[in-house]
Amino acid sequence: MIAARNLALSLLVILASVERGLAADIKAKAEVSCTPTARPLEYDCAIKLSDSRSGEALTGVEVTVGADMPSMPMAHNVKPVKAAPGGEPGAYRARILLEMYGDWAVRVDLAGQVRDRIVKSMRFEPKR
Ligand SMILES: [Cu+2]
Repeated sequence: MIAARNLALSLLVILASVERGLAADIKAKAEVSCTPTARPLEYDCAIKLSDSRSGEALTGVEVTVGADMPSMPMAHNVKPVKAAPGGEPGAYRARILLEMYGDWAVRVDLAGQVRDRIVKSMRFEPKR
């Protein structure tokens, strides 16, 4: 009897972890658009997160935005910034400060209920 109960318990534990595994398995889709502020190399980035399968907005996610220059490995050290929730579900915004103009890989890290990393290639040019 005790063995049977233990087996039932371990099955429950396995089921619980499978469920958790599925929740962590959400693939996020991110739309990122950055607009320059008045300060050189500073951008306000709007991020829209959705479940890539269902298209549903991803709310309550911890979003961090960083940036690297693929053409200049190790040359830059842009401090990742935490994004704040934006006006609508799935919307977040972050202000980033780059170190030069050019092609950057903008990295959006998701933590909390959804864990994922999305990298966007984006070109930043001086205002003209
Ligand atoms: Cu560079």
